[in-house]
Amino acid sequence: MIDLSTQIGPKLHLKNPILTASGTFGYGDELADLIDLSRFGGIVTKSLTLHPRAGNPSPRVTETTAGMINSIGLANIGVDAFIEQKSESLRSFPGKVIANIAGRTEDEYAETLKKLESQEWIAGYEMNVSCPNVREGGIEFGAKPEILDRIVERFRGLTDRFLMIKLSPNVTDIRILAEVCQKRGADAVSMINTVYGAAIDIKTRKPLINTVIGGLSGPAIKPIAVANIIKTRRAVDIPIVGVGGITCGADVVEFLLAGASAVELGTVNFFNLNAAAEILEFLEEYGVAQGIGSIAELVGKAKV
Ligand code: RRO
Repeated sequence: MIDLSTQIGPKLHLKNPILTASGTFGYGDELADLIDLSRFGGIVTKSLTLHPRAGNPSPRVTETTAGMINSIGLANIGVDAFIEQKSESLRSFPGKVIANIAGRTEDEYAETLKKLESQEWIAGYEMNVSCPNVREGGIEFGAKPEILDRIVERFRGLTDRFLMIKLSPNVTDIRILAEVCQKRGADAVSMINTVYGAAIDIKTRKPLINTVIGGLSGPAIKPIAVANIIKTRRAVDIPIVGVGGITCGADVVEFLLAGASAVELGTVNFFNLNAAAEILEFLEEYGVAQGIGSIAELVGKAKV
């Protein structure tokens, strides 16, 4: 039997390499009646901000040939309501809880993180410096190395917990950004956030989402994610958590071989409620068939 547990740097141990991708499971409660979340190694929450946000106007999601485009605009209940309303259920979650944090300003990120530090059940943070859909904040913190350098150094000074930075593919060279994260003491990077995308209704000639351009996710972006992981694996030693278009167990193995130590499932959960269970079953069968004893034996082992 393959041991499905995986270690993401010294600070985060997961019982299996499957996490939820931020924004696709709310705070662990959305879809909870439909999907057995206890199967997941961990939950990554929807991005939390210092104050509640209503997000962008509708339409803010549209389906495309091999995925979907979203422009949610960081809608969330805010960090205080999160702590008040969600801690009881998340505290008893059997996997690890990773809080995803976003902000309009560097101070907002910092204030949100400080509030979450009071919650001992939070295993760590995924810092969202890559949201493609907001005017202030989001990708502006994650696209320029000098800004990322400053902000990651600040986050590191605020917590000893697991600290992961979620990077965008909508940049010139993701490796330089990952190197900055490593230099400033991040425990891991996750990649990729969504890829800029747009779609137009040919009858009305109007864009299919309100902000015109949004973030493309789903199977369409899987090869982009794999390419970014391969590139980054060659550039840094810190672990990579892979995300982008995974739909099945074979995809997960591909991400592990490319260099990811764990993966996040997002869009797939909207069309296959059983995805995580099927993936875990596949990994067990694959482990037996290939004579593999642990997830670590696969990480970064592609012949590239
Ligand atoms: O809320 C969003 O519009 C959003 C976020 Br914060 C993100 O990081 N990535 C994305 O595709 N959408």
